[in-house]
Amino acid sequence: FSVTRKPTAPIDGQKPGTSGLRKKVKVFIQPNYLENFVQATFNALTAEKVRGATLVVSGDGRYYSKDAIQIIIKMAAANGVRRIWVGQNGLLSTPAVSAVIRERVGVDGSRSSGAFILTASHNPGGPNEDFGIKYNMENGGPAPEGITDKIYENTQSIKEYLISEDLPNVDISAIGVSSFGGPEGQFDVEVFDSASDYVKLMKSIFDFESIRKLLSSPKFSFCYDALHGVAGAYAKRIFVEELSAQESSLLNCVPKEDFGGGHPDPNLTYAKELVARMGLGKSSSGQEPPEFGAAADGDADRNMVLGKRFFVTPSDSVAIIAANAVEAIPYFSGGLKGVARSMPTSAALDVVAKNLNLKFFEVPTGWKFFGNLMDAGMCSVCGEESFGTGSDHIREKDGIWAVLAWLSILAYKNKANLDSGKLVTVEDIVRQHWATYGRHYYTRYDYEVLVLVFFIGIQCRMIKGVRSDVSKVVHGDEFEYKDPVDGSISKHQGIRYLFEDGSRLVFRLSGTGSEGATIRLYIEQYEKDPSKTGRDSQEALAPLVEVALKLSKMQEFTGRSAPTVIT
Ligand code: VG1
Ligand code: CO
Repeated sequence: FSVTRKPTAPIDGQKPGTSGLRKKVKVFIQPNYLENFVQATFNALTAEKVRGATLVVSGDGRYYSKDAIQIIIKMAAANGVRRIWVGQNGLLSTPAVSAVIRERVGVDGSRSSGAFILTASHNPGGPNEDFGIKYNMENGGPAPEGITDKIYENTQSIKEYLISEDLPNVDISAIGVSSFGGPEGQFDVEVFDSASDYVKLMKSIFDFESIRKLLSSPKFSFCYDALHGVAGAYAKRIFVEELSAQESSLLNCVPKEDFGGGHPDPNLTYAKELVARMGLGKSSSGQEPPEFGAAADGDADRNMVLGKRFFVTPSDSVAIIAANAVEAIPYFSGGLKGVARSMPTSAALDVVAKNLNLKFFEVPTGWKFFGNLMDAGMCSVCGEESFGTGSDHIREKDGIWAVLAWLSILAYKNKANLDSGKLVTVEDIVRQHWATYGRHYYTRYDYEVLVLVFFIGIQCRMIKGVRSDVSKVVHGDEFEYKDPVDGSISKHQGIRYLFEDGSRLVFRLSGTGSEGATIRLYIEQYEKDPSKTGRDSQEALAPLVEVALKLSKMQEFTGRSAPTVIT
């Protein structure tokens, strides 16, 4: 094949957000749009690092992925990349990409040093919906701000991109290696099984035998909803083939380009089918719900965990996993190096860290900040309120890992109960946790696709006396993070109000939307008294919600009387 230098010009708005560049498909398919971003990334990495490299290209399989993969292969060849690895049919979950970068050895003994991940995560897919691309580094984690800033800078001055137009399209549906000859020698595309490396890693972390016993016990029942996302490519292999779950326990586990027309977002609003099966929604089927249910987002890095008629908040989930990891999960049997959460995530994890005397870190929103802590050996388990949980086995959050962690805890707590005795349920585990550590009531309000610029001042004084049943504000600030490993500073990470009783209000702008602005309002209230930890969460939080809405003049500024989504 030959190399063509195509002239191009900068296109506005190619700034990567919290997790890569996400836009409508209509935007991505404009001439040169994808090409500019990919060349800007190669240039940011530097030609020296790109030449001779082995890179992974795959994603959640959403609409436009297959075309994008062929374009990236042709551009990689032209930029002197030696090998491209593609998961079969272009499918790899975000956590699997991270695992592949860190663990996989190619058929010729090669190892990869980075990846283009094609996903817009939990955003809908299809010709009128979203597409996205992000770059992950050699540690398996998202590119740090230094690189994403450089990529953006490059998109603003780009003049040409390199592409091998005469390289034929590669058949990504068949496993195997295709070799081509270019001006700089051989170029290979290796298509490999999407699940094998990830399954192998999971088997090295968890005790599959004890989970299999739990899943095959007549006392236990299980349900997993991939919401038509890429998790489906892993669910059958892991839950059915390895762990003996019944095939009927898998919902929506065939990956689809448009996620069946839905939002592949694992929360109580969008995972409707699962929520009904678990006896939680209004549309409960009348049948006895399973003991355990879980869902994933489009790229399978998020998870929602449910018990029978019971919702586990993600902030509680990471705290409970941290509290039980050492006993229940072989990978952690040597102890936890530390734990971390993102700033808006509730302080449930803080209480566990304090009680167990663990190192604790509070980082800005987005997974890239956890990576540095993990690379430095300072953090084992971490999580976000936005249905993201994970550990230092990779450098992304990991939806199936979180499910296996919960199944491990259930298996451990029920070791003696499966043959005789009463099953310890998800709800039992959570209520027991609250009784020991106290409960953090928590909710998040999202106001999506706003057209106006929103401003909240630090007006601590205003809150006093708004309601007598809400405690006093003791501190208000804009969260700023200094990375303890490399000293880098991230500013403007959200406005916080901290109350005397440990309650918090946080306001921040989303960095993952594809149009307009989204405000997120996070509301949290701590209750230590074990007799008061069993209340309905929206009811318990009502006074604080009222204060938050008044304080921020939310309705006045946004023109919205209610949020788009509550989680
Ligand atoms: C959201 C979540 C954040 C998460 C990010 C990426 O970001 O709030 O916690 O890390 O999505 O998740 P933002 O900036 O919109 O609040 V994913 O599954 O979209 O990669
Ligand atoms: Co995701």
